[in-house]
Amino acid sequence: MARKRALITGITGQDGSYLAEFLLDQGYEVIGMIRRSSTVNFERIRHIQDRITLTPGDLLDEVSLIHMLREHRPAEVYNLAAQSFVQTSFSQPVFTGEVTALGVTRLLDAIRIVDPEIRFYQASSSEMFGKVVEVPQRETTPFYPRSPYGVAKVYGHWITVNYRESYGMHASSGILFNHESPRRGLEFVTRKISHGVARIALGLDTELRLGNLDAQRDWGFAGDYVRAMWLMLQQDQPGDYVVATGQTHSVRRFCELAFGYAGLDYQKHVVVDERFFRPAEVDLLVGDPSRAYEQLGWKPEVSFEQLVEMMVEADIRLLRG
Ligand code: NDP
Ligand code: GDR
Repeated sequence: MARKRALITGITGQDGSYLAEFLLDQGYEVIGMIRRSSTVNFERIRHIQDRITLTPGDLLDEVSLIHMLREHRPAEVYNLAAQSFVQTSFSQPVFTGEVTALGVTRLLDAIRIVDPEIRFYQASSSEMFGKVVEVPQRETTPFYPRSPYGVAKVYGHWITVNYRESYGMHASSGILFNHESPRRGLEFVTRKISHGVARIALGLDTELRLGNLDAQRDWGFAGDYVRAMWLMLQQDQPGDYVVATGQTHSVRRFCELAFGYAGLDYQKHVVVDERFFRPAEVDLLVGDPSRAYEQLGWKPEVSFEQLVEMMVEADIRLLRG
């Protein structure tokens, strides 16, 4: 029997690498879309590079997406590509909209043109909830985004719903809360902290400069969350699902635990720096994953404490190595 073929945009990112591993384990043939850059950026997929096929394409260029789909004919498409850093979305709001919002339409429309039977996953985000309207946040909570990134993701979410309703496409949207791992980009707060702790523990640095320590996030492990993406596309009906742990912690608490694992006191090393504050902040995110639990049979396996420890250990190993 022919292997099922899946195409991942954003395969060089954190989630793309975990999803590719997961799909390979499920027996899929995995195609990864990569955009042109002057230097290759395959750090996260190097270990599986001989088991996947990479193909050129860019969410800014619909023609490239049509060619790619015609060539590879995937059964499932996971759209993980985005300008995903909230802080950058304030300094590059138009670019963020082009990639993170309109990019979704380009891909959905390419699918509609080439083969509307392709199943589609959109990487939506808890940043769509933004300002606290309801706690915990669930699928029915109204959106109130607080950054150009959040606004772009709301567009991506609704255009996915619209293609589902207009053309009967199997298009699902996963509203994922923050998920982290040792493969997280260094600019995101969890990895910035784990990497900073490792540098301080090894005597390479003495301080770590951060912004708002009081922001609260529902942090899970990326390896757990990619399973939920796949489960959504295996359902008979497409839909929207919140994927979260249901627990929230402050950035300060993350610091306390991460420094603690290395035998350090965060209060002696963390310096609050205005540069890392945002023009508008998302103060509190905590998701209600009941629908994903009940309908997808999904549950996270890695706890918050295990996640923090995993990230600190990995960065200490990395810097020692
Ligand atoms: P990353 O920032 O690690 O990865 C983003 C990926 O998008 C990279 O592979 C990047 O390629 C690619 N990309 C960016 N612009 C384009 C473009 N114009 N055309 C093609 N590819 C492009 O993100 P994550 O893995 O953390 O997140 C995956 C998705 O999930 C994103 O859409 C993000 O917004 C969303 N999300 C993430 C959450 C999280 O907590 N991690 C939570 C909720 C949603 P390159 O390597 O070339 O830069
Ligand atoms: P977020 O993640 O904005 O939630 O978006 P990030 O880790 O950047 O920020 C989390 C919270 O920490 C506060 N913070 C800092 N953040 C960064 N990056 N650097 C700092 O120095 C710092 N100090 C405090 C922030 O203000 C914020 O409140 C992530 C991304 O992966 C999105 O793509 C995704 O959609 C959402 O998670 C869910």
